[in-house]
Amino acid sequence: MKISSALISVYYKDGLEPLVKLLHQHNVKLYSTGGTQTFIEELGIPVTAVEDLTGYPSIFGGRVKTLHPAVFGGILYRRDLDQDVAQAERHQIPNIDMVVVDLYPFEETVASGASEEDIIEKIDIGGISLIRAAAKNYKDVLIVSSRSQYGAVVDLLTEKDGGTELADRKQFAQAAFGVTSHYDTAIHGYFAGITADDQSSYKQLPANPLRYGENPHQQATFYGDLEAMFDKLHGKELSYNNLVDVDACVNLIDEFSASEGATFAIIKHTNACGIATAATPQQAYLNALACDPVSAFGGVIISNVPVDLATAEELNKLFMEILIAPDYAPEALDLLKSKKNRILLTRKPVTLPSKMIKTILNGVLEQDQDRQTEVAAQFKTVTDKAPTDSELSALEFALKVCKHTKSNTIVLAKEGQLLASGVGQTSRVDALKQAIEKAKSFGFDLTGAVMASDAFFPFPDCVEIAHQAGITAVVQPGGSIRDQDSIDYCNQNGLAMVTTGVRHFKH
Ligand code: 93A
Repeated sequence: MKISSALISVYYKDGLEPLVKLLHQHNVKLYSTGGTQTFIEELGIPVTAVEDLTGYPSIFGGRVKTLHPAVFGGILYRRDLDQDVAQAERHQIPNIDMVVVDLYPFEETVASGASEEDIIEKIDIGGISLIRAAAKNYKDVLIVSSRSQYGAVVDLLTEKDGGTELADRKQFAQAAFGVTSHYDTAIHGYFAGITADDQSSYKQLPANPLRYGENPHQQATFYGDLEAMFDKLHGKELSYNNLVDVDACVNLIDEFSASEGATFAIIKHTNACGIATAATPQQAYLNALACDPVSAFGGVIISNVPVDLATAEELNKLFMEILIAPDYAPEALDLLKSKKNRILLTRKPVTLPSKMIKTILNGVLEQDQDRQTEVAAQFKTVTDKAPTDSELSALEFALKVCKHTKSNTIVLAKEGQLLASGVGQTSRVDALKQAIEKAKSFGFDLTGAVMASDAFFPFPDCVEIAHQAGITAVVQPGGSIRDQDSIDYCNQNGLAMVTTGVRHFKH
């Protein structure tokens, strides 16, 4: 369905410009309310005041501006019902086949400590009715119910040449009812004296419809507030898989403090295919890339330090989906923006939830996030030989990476650089073999490298294979009834082993 007319009434105008311009390019007739109308006019785009449509001024300080049959009729009449079409004609009600609303910021106003009077004024009536009406009539109308959806809708309309399909409109309608129910729940919460912390159900979070889920045939929504977490400086909308990888990136990089050096991590399918800490951002990135330049293609990259021009010049050579950094030097940003689709984000200081949830069978699993990290001072040396200082720091590094890699995993590292990992294997031996083969295929010499294991060694086979590959130090949780077999082998062959007592499975 081609869109021919749209009503736009948004509280926050930022981010609206690309959408308005796109609609104008597609010759969409625009209707708008006071502030939004001014914003659109300032872009030099023609727009009709909603007052001209209704023949009624905005009254009572804006409390009544869109609440009028000409507006709601234009949204709600059934295009396939002769009777409705005839009535619309008789009452001179023009069709409105897209509605864009960003509601009065009720929750934000409550959170700001505003007076009751101000809070009550921020209960949106017209906007929420517009959303409900447009969502109800999704058969004929596209509803964009939050500014967080502007990007997704621009992508959709660009891809479909200014049109939408029924399935798209239904998905936006679903998101719209998510927005209205969240909004009303917040108002109810305010009246009932409930604070935001009590509202633990994820459906209370802002709903962001995604283009699709893990695969194109799966519908998906992100419930959460990405704008609170990141500033998006450039690029297309984040997909479901992007979000999953971004989550993996953020959790991994948070293990590495910038005070200990610049760290770059490259993530593919939630696992690090490269990560390194070095004295400069450029060296950290190059070392991370060297780990597996093949997998890095199309990866999601994160840094714990700002990106300078020298690093950006290297990064720019790689096809990547997303880059996340605390900041970018202006010249670095200009260069990185040269690729249209590349997503560039900066992180905001947000505390992440302490629990994680996962649907399973006919219920939900909830657990604490794995926020425990063992450092060298907590390692217990169980072999005759203790690790050297450089082995100890490599073991610490490897263990951090191991914790964020899919089980079963073995991570091989040397001097602040991941050499290879075996990920998601059904046996630990397979994970180790995969890691050794991979490290060798990219030209690494494993002599003097260290190994981290997410769980204990049930047999001494892993330390045997590791030793034969040149590995000299090992960290593992310990706790197998056959621990001593592995320790004996290490003692006989001059390896150092430390245990942590903490397992880090990641399924
Ligand atoms: O006070 S309202 O509930 N009465 C209305 O009739 C109405 N219609 C749209 N607020 C109403 N809106 C809201 O105005 C929208 O949800 C949006 O947040 C805002 C946009 O106003 P403006 O374009 O004047 O900045």
